[in-house]
Amino acid sequence: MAASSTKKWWKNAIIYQIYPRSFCDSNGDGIGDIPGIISKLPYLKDLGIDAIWLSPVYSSPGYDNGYDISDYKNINPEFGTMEDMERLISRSKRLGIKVVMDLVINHTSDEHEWFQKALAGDPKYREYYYFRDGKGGRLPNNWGSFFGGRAWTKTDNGDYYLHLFSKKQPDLNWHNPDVYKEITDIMQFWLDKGIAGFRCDVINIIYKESLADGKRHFALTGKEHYLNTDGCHDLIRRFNEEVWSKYKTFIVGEAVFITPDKAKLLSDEDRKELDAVFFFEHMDVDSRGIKWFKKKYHPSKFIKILDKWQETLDVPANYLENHDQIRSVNHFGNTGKYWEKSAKLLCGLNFSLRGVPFIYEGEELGMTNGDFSGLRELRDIESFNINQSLKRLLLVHSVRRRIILRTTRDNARTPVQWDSSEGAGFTTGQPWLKINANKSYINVESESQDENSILNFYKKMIEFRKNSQALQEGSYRRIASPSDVYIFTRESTDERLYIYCNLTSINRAVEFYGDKVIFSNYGDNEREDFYLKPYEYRIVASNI
Ligand code: ISL
Ligand code: CA
Repeated sequence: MAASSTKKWWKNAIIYQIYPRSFCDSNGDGIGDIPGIISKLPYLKDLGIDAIWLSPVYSSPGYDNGYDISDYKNINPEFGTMEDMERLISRSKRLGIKVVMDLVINHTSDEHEWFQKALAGDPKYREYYYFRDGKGGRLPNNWGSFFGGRAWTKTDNGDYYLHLFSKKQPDLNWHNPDVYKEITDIMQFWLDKGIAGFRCDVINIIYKESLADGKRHFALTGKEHYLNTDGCHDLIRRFNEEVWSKYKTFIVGEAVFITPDKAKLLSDEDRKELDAVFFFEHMDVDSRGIKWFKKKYHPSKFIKILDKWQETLDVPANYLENHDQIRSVNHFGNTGKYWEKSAKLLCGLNFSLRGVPFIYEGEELGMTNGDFSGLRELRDIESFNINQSLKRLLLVHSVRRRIILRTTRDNARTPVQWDSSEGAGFTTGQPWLKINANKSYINVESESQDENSILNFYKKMIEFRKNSQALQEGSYRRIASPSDVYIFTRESTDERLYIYCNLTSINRAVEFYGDKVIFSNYGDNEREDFYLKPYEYRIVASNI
């Protein structure tokens, strides 16, 4: 049918994020790699996903684990070779799995040839970045860095360069047409190799409107000069028109500090910019403006936020975890008595919402935060920088330790647990980051053998979604309920589903609609018909 052949491939896709460093190590050096990913393609196929999003595998000195790129057209030798990458693309293709690459274009590594030439004084390359003189002994402006501290670092020549992330990540100057040419050329290079799209890192901050001082802000002074600027929209529109639209791409942008209205501008179909946007409001439900300062998590707020985004966006990019966030069972579920039930509930919720669902490696096992015993065990540059900032605030070690361990990005970066052996089947060597002790029971091998495991629940849920027009394409409507229970319908032409999510650890009386329970995370005999059990998830079908 004409309609289905012109339909965009990603509209019904389920996407699996791989953080290559932590996924699977093929050669015993303790670092995950591309041959390791290739060896697990059958596993991913069996899970039922349609595409993988690969966190960066480009050449990089690795200060931000690849989000600091030193050569966009080469592969980091820690991860393998270009031949390995090409093999990953072709093997995936044979299995019907698309490959979406991460693209980091707000900044490069300071070890990128462009920056090195700029430092050496080459006038052409100095214009690729932002070099400015200090103002009477002070920094060029008062902007802050996302990783804590200031956004400027002094060079040996006495001037400064801008970096919104670490000092190893100088920001590119998107006012320069040469930068546009270089980066679009890189996009083409990869699309010609057969990849299916990009996840664009911090895309809504790439274009700086001015370098003037910002309004003082406790988290990020300066952001009004670079968040969602008109120049950014122009750039994205041109990427789309001149590059992406020539291929059958899926482009999802990571957009920081984004509101639903601004996200609409970036992703509404008729504006021809991005296909989808990652937002953060639900991730920040328990933070006081900065993620390091936490407040109590309230499921009712979480539900309210999800509902708002469901109502606003054409295609929400739904996710509960990624490589920058703590594990979802720790965040929104329960790691004690209800670990298994809550992991299954979160799975059900993520796959029941309208939009494109993303899962992050290990989420399908119910993996938990890292069990680090101290700051020494951490590897993340952000955690180091924040530790320095907290020191400047004169916080004592025990307080810094508590704050950082519960929030560090390394919580999600511990190696994937494939089996219960010493290296968890991830490596035969010394892993780059500590493996969780709960690998003894949270692992692919044992969960594959247990029919009622979280992993098998994911498989069933993915299968269910794939066969449900209502879940894939249906409309969404929230139904009145106690505020910490999420009830909504998904409805297509001949199917209406009622989705029930009890996000609390107690029984919840609710009103039941529909005719027949067709899916649930509680077994048939355990289910009650008068209330929802702790973390219960169920789908009820109704004839229309
Ligand atoms: O985790 C965060 C900081 O506490 C986020 O604000 C994060 O820095 C932001 O989402 C941008 O993340 C992306 O760009 C960073 C990189 O370190 C992250 O891994 C990436 O997802 C810089 O490239
Ligand atoms: Ca390796």
